[in-house]
Amino acid sequence: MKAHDGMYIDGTWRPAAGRDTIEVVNPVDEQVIGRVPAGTAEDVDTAVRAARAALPAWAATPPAERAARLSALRDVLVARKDEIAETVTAELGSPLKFSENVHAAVPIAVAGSYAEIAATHAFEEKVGNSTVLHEPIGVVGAITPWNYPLHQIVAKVAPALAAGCTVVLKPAEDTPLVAQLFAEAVHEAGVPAGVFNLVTGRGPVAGQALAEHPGVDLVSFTGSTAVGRQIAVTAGAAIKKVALELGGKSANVILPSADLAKAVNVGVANVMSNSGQTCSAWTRMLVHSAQYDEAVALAATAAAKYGDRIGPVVNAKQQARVRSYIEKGVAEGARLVAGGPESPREQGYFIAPTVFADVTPEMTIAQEEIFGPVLSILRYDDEDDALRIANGTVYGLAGAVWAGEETEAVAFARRMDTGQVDINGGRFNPLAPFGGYKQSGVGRELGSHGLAEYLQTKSLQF
Ligand code: TXE
Repeated sequence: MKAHDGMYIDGTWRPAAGRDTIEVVNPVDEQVIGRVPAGTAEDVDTAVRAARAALPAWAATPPAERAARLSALRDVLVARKDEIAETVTAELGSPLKFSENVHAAVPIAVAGSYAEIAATHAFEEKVGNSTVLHEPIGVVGAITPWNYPLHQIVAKVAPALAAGCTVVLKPAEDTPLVAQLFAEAVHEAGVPAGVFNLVTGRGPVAGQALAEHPGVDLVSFTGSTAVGRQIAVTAGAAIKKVALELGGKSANVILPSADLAKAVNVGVANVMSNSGQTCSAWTRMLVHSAQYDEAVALAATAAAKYGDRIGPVVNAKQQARVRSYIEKGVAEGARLVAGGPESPREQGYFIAPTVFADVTPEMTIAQEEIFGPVLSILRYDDEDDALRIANGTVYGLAGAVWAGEETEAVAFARRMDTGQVDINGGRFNPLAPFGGYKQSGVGRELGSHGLAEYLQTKSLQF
């Protein structure tokens, strides 16, 4: 795979300060497919200085021109969508069709949405005798994970650029190649030098240096709750703003009036998609006691059909982590009805699509984010019981409700402590705000709510 051996800083690829490199491994066959430089605090400092220097001019660039650059960026991503899909498939291991339909298509939609939002957003408004200005927050340090590698980048960089901010991106160690491709796309789109900068590197080195850098005004992070907490503490001490997208343990609540087979099948597909590496995945299925056995049988059949077609998980560490959760589920008394801890293949980081029945709310597999293709099915006795279980974790990122009538599902969704709920299946909307209640995070991504994270307000009184 094509890989740059430098950092994209101030509009050019320049050599890294140190010699350390990161190997990129294909999770399907465990082969090394490329190497990228592992950035140091020095690289981060160079990139932040470039972003600071570029800030005044970009912040003063008319929104229509910023929109034009984002529109050009979208067009470059469209022109290179096959390359994007192939790159994500190589470094994340996703089946190529999924990479085309999700890993390439979703960021294209999001980049396009921010081209429109930048062109139409009211960056100034009148409030009584005041004019309120929505100004860019400044230099953004973006730290992204590997699970939807390009989407996570675009969901931060596109609104930041739309707002007039400049950016330093530190992408995940496992998926730096699509980040380099994105930097090329930004360059091709004619975004001025220094507005977007890329430093590849390790979390505790380059990531931490970026989060701590005094020249960064906002840290926008997506990843584990543990690292998010650490970033929040560091940023809090410096009174620096943060946006955090963290873990989830979302409930898929199937009310008795729902089309059970449809709700179960879509629910299983939702969890197995991207090999379960989705923060908003509906990893807890809640079913009424009277329908419980039927739902378990349907879910076991649905999961078994996937085999190893879902692709592997990202690396050996994640594979070991997911397996240990499966073992813990068995040890705590849950009943395996599909899959299990054994890998379905000798090579690659595969986990069999796994379904647990007889899961109770206090079990580890019902409380902690597993981040693999593992579904827990829990039973409830009435709606209040279902609500208690649904709301009974530290997380609140997403969820789903199924009912015969939408109004019934909506009434239940209003009582859920979570940032997004799919009603009878739902459909992805790039304009809808996405983000967490409780420990699932701080702030929102996507649409005009996502833009707001990158703006600060000033009022002029007349
Ligand atoms: O995450 P990390 P990991 C969850 C999921 C998964 C677990 C571990 O449960 O099993 O996290 O995944 C950078 N300072 N999610 O270990 O370490 C790191 O380089 C600054 C949920 O991959 O949080 C990468 O760019 N940055 C999630 C990013 O943080 C640091 C998506 C995420 O890596 C850092 C991914 C530090 N000290 C994992 N340490 C979601 N919400 O979608 C690491 N990083």
